[in-house]
Amino acid sequence: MGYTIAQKIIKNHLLSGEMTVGQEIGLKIDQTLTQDATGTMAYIEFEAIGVPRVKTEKSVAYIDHNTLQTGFENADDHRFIQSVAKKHGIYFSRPGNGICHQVHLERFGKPGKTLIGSDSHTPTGGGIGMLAIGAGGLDVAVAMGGGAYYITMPKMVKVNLSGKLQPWVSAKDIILEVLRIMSVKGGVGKIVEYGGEGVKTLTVPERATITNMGAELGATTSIFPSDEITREFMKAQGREEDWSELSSDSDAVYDEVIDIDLSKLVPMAACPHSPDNVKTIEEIGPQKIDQVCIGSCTNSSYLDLMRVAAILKGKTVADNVSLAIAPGSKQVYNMLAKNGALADIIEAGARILECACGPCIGMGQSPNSKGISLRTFNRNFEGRSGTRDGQIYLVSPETAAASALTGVFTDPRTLGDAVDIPLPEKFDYNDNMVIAPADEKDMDSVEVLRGPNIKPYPTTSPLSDSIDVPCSLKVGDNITTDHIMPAGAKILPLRSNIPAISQHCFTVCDKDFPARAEKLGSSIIVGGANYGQGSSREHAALAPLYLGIKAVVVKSFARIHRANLVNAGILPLTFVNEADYDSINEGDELCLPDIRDRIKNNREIILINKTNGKEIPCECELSERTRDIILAGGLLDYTRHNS
Ligand code: MIC
Ligand code: SF4
Repeated sequence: MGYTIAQKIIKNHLLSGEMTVGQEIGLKIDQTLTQDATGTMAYIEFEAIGVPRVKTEKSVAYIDHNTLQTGFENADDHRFIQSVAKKHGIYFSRPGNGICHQVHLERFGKPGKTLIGSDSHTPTGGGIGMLAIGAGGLDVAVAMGGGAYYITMPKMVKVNLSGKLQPWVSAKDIILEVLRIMSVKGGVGKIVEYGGEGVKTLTVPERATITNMGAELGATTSIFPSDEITREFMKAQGREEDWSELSSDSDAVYDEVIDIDLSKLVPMAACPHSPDNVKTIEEIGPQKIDQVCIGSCTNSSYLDLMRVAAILKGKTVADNVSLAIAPGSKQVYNMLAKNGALADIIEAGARILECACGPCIGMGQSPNSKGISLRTFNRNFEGRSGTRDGQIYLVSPETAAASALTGVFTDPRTLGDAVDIPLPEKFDYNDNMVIAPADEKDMDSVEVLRGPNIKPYPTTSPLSDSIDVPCSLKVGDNITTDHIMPAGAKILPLRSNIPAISQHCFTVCDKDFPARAEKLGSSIIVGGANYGQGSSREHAALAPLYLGIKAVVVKSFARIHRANLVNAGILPLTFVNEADYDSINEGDELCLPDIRDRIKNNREIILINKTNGKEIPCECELSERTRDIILAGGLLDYTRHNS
């Protein structure tokens, strides 16, 4: 039996376990990336592990999220990351160089290699045939120290692309179609591979848009083959020697196959407030809009922005629209500046932002009250834009630019002849904004610079014999990590200060939660299906840890968040019978008797609701390793004891 693309990479990097679906496997990690919003914590954790130099082939620290410096905090974090990177062997991509995923794809990614990143959109690297996976900061810290990265061996899904996109239909419309078919939980426990004749019609930046937003499926990752198109892209980046061919075997077996005829797709949008709430632009109709934002790691490549510039050229943004554009990288920005496309964009009235995540993470450009905002981004969770009642629609750059000019939802196919932007033969690459680390022999002379807002990792304790605590919060289905630990310009500067950031935990759902949890001392959270979808931020586990959360009991978990809970030493429990969700209310007194022994000896777990006397069977799927992590009180303690 042959192998799929992902299975081939897994096989080459397998350190432990067997490649059987559902089994835990340990992978050797070749490259890591961090960004600043998760990076400070990841490097604090790396320091705590105590390995002097990174053991990966390449580790890069990017500054792209917390770039709005309204106080000293973000700048202090940037300085900390720069100094810690220099000391421990990590490349540092300076603020202004671009969004981590865009830059990593352009400059560092390699087909066939493994990459983990402390950001859920790390699968962007799948656009060039990397096995690129989003992870918690602590997992990245462990991998930098040479440790394996563990995942559950996923199922393989093949998305079979045939035909060719019609003019003005975009790669974004392909991933929106996949989301429409699979939903935000359809990818959990799966790797999505793209194949079929249609693949040959897609450039690397288009493939990267698709693998990037595959994160919204809940998938472990998404991947394209590495072919001649990949080679051309890497050659144009001056990195042809980094290219290698990679494809699935003809007799590879997939657990699921989805067929998409590219020629049948039309421009679409993900409507508020979920990336899988997909409708065609035609169905939405010519509704008035207030804002358009173009950028983010999904759609801010050179090709994307050149198409946008061509649409805007010689026209003016509609009176009722504010158009903001953030190029994905310095390379893209520079090329647009040199070839005049930037002038076309400026002339049309766009507000140009620095190359960074910006509005995607709520760092500025929040829309007006009830404002309808069309964004080329990948997430439209409620409140994420910074405006509680903002109505965010996720669209392609072509739909965004066309709508910015008319002031209403506009199908770009009404624009007439398509613009044909070829991939440049040579990108304007230059790594002058990437600082190499100090030589190992000089590392002792590098001082790590810490600001006053940088606080240590919260205290942990081994799993207690029994847990006897109240339920401090009950929430519904599809809770995102943006609900658990909101971002935005006000809260992001607290990413390196867990006590302070905890005061914002779950406030989107219940503003009194942090005070209540602290008052209770220890408690349990109850949730519905797909709990913790979205971002990889381990703060969504560390803040609950700080607030005394001992266990989270839900119908089902999203992958990265579940791993982050285990890493933080919080018990991730699922109901054996989903209907039992209804038999717990907030404030109920709950008990997990003999929980330590039950976890240790793999015995049945019973949650007793002392308020109504109900005995609720729960499950906690753990491998031998994750069981020991939970018993030890989290991955940091476990790693300290085992290395
Ligand atoms: C996001 O898109 O939500 C983020 C901000 O990039 C996060 C990481 C974070 O919260 O720092 C992600 O996707 O992992
Ligand atoms: Fe940045 Fe947005 Fe991409 Fe997250 S999704 S890495 S916030 S651009």
